[in-house]
Amino acid sequence: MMRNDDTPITLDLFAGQTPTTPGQVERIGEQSFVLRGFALPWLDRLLPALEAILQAAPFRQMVTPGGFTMSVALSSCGALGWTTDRSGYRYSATDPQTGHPWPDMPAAFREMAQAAARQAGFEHFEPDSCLINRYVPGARMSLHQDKNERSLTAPIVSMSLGLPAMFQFGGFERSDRSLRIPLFHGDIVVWGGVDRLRYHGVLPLKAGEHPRLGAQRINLTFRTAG
Ligand code: MD3
Ligand code: FE
Repeated sequence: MMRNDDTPITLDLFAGQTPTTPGQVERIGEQSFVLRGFALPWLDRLLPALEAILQAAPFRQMVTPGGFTMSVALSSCGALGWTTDRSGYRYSATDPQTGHPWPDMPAAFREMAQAAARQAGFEHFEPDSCLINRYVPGARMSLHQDKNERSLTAPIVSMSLGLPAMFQFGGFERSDRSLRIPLFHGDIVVWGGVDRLRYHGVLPLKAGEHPRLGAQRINLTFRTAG
């Protein structure tokens, strides 16, 4: 069906919900897996802990070394937090906005990330950093590699909350074609091994209202940074 301006009409029956079965595992790379709905049973523990972290270390938009303000707002918890400013990208033990250590990583965060890593085949995952990204409609993350972590042998575990997003999963060069993978509230993705240095990004967030999180997407990434 088309509108009279020739744009297709799609019935967005699943907006803001997971159209996939919780418990479903999708392999998106040699050592990368989407665990659909994996975080849902943990949310009653995770969300209050997340609110407390954001009280102590509120979201803020950071500037890249090139001088651009990121559309995604960031915070962190754990021993190390990822930051950027005009002088570069790095992990820091303190929040540059307050000079204080980042809030501790709650036990529920670590336990959930370890359980997800284990399910994807990575035992003994010990995250010391959790980067918290907030996307409002229009916010995006352009294709990049994550290589500020000291060890590249540990996986990265990510948790999506709130509005759905289209994740781009590319190759080892920026120009390689990328897969598009929709991520929904409660989905976990685990990346490791040979996939750890693949380019990836997030397309501009579409407007919407999530019943629990409102008009935003929050993504947490658990990393072994130090
Ligand atoms: C794939 N965040 O914070 S999560 C980031 O949804 C970041 O906020 C995106 O990319 C987000 O750096 C994507 C996942 C992610 C993290 C690290 C990866 C995907 C990855 C490392 C290698 C390959
Ligand atoms: Fe990344």
